[in-house]
Amino acid sequence: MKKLLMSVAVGAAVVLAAGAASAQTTTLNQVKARGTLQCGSNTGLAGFGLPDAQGVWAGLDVDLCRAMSAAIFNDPTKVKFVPLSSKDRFTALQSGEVDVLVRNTTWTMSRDTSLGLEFGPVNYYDGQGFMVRKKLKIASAMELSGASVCTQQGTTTELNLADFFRANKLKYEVVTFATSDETIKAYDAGRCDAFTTDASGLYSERLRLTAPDDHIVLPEIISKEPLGPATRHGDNQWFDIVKWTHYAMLTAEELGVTKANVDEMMKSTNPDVKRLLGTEGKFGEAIGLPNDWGYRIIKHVGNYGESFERNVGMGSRLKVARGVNALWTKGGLQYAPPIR
Ligand SMILES: N[C@@H](CCC(=O)N[C@@H](CS)C(=O)NCC(=O)O)C(=O)O
Repeated sequence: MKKLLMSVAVGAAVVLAAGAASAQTTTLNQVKARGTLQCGSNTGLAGFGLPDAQGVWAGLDVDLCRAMSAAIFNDPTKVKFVPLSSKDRFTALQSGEVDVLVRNTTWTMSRDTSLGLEFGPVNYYDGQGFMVRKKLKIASAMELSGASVCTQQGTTTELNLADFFRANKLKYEVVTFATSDETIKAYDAGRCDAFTTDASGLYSERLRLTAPDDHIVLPEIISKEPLGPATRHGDNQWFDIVKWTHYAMLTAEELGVTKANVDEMMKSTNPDVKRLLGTEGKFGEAIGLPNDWGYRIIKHVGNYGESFERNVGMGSRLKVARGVNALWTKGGLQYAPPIR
């Protein structure tokens, strides 16, 4: 009996110790202790994640990390952006080199279930497309039989490409490269008839071609590419922070709370606005943050619609329409669960 009691006590002690250790080593605690958020980013994709001439990062994905930084530190600049190629991005997240991966990454079942990762809400609904030279006089991807197609390794692109050509009984030759620079340069130099990636990537990479107007994006979208942030398994609080940062930006857009009017909105009597901005309730506390976490996000970064327009929408060089990325109230797919 005595022996049994002992082992129960030892077991409890082990459980306690493990609990205490994990409380100290949560991602949030590590980020706070370090004073910066390490955000896994694209090596450079205009509109999504790209440093300017002064080295200041901007983009839709970048804004999600800035919003997390604003929520945690009340400062959107406490982020170290770690540029990651398509191939290296998951290892960097798994090994702890980055706290979160926000880099036009498609949420697929195999990635979700075999890499020890958790995918957060989709911050850009996308699909794979093709770009070709106008002079080829091709109007549809169905006319690509026999074409050579440039694409980047370590992406979802190759399988979609194979599926599309096989399903339509078309022949093709794939030419792959390790980096986006090599891929787009090879296409620009005429090594391939077509370039394929997410439609967002096509619009963005087209800007880097010698003569962007000599190329067209074909109308077919051959896959679903839900792009969103990813975190490591095992830290549910951190995952909650990632999720609710995006949801706060969506909720703000839905409620008409903007970077410009957020101070005024602090006086709002609308309960939804009050809970978002923290003038009512303890929703920050629930995710380990101050209760004005939502206010901080909107004050420093703005709502989702503002970020979209500034980075990839009509206020940007990409000029992407909101389309399926509009709020659910406007016929799109962007929908945040309620803050209550
Ligand atoms: N969404 C796809 C493709 C993402 C991707 O890596 N696209 C390339 C081509 S646009 C890219 O961003 N490359 C930039 C880089 O490697 O830094 C995926 O998750 O596999």
